[in-house]
Amino acid sequence: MINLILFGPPGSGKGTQAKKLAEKYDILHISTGDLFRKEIGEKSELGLLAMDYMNKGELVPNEVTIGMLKSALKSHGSTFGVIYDGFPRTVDQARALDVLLEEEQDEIDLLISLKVDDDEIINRLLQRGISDGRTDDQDEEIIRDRIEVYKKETQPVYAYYDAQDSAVTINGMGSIDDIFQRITDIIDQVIEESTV
Ligand code: B4P
Repeated sequence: MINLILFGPPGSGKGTQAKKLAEKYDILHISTGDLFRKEIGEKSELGLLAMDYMNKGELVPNEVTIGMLKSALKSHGSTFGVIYDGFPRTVDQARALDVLLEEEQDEIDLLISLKVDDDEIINRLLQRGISDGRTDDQDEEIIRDRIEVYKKETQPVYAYYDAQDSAVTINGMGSIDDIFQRITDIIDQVIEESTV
């Protein structure tokens, strides 16, 4: 099993890179953002609750997110590994994930953080707001609020994994393929070390 977290501010390329990584390494891709959007599309109770938070640029409460993640993992059975995209976003979520993995005698192998300038993030998300129509990407003020929420509530997750020697930062600026190469170089090293 290889368990990876793709980490970074909104718009840093987590979703973009996670999809490519899941394909290359044949591992399960879990995006809490995608799971929420699916619930919103189905107009479920959970979706309606999440939509309120997402449209304001706030995080969905931990209990809701952790419960949803648990059932997503349960419904998938065995896999060679998991790439977590957009989760954990708070230290409480990180602790909950550790407990879940410990139950399976497992752990997070590596958190890969994508470093991207705020101006680049704002440009990317406003672009996506136009091309994909995502409501949380259409207002610069809401995007700035999401960046602030990231700095306050999510960035401490990096220190949590760094203290376990399992966090690394890479440059998230440049072409999608160049960034993918930077990430796969690191993952290949982790896989090599784990098979020695
Ligand atoms: P997410 O769905 O996780 O969305 P995101 O952080 O905005 O985007 P992501 O980082 O995946 O996008 P990407 O850069 O790939 O979260 C949405 C909301 O859901 C949150 O605000 C929160 O409310 C809620 N939520 C989710 N998880 C939660 C949790 N665990 N706890 C609580 N709440 C939670 O792509 C951005 C754009 O950039 C794309 O258009 C892409 O094409 C482009 N792009 C990517 N790489 C590029 C590159 N190298 N160059 C140029 N453009 C690039």
